[in-house]
Amino acid sequence: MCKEEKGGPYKSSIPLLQATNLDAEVILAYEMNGQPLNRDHGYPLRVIVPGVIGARSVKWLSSINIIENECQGFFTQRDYKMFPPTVNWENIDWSTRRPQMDFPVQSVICSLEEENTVEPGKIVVHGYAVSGGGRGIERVDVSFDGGKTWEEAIRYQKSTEVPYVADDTSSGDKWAWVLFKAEADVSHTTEIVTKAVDIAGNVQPENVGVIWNLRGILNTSWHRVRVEVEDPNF
Ligand SMILES: Nc1nc2c(c(=O)[nH]1)N[C@H]1C(S)=C(S)[C@@H](COP(=O)(O)O)O[C@H]1N2
Ligand SMILES: [Mo]
Repeated sequence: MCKEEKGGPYKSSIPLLQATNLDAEVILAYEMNGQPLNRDHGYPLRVIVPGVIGARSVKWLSSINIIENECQGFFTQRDYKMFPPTVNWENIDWSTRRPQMDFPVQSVICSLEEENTVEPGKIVVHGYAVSGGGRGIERVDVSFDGGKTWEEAIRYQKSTEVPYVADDTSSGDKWAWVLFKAEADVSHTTEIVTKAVDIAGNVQPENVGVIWNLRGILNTSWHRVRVEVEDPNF
């Protein structure tokens, strides 16, 4: 729990079994990349619950309690829940749904701007993919023609650009982002698209329409970026 914030203290809970399971790697963090946590990220101390939506990783921590039932705080009970398409702000009953925990498989293109203009030729795309609950990334598909055809991206571990090797001993992709890279020749204006697949075979949904929910959470649909290709004849 964190004490002073608008709307009452920010608090949340996770199952005791998860909090005490070494494999779940739940930590209390006071540093990030060797530096003290900055204020925005929760200085002096925050919880990190890997594989679970950010809302459970309480920042500016003031206390930890072992409680019999799930936390009853606002952000656990009346936010960050996913509702079916029939639910609207008139008929919502927050008690019918459980608080969101694991996040779904997702991927993001990071090397392109929202608007891009390039010359015809080779284009290289970098990004990251991650899935919740400790489910690693099986592969990342990238399309250079708006989702008609796909190629598998090359995966890298950390920023070393060492190609990823799938083996039983590598647990590096269990909680962390998997970095990926793909390249192709583009000759005309197109949309570049990514979708990731996790080790359970879960795939990102094609568009937000099919996962629409009142609170607007977990929009993990395919990431699309439009690329304008200049006509060399002008
Ligand atoms: N005390 C406190 N902790 C909090 C929050 C908050 O509002 N107050 N927001 C949560 C939510 S919803 C998210 S997504 C993450 C964001 O963490 P970041 O700012 O380090 O990315 O913090 C979580 N921890
Ligand atoms: Mo959040």
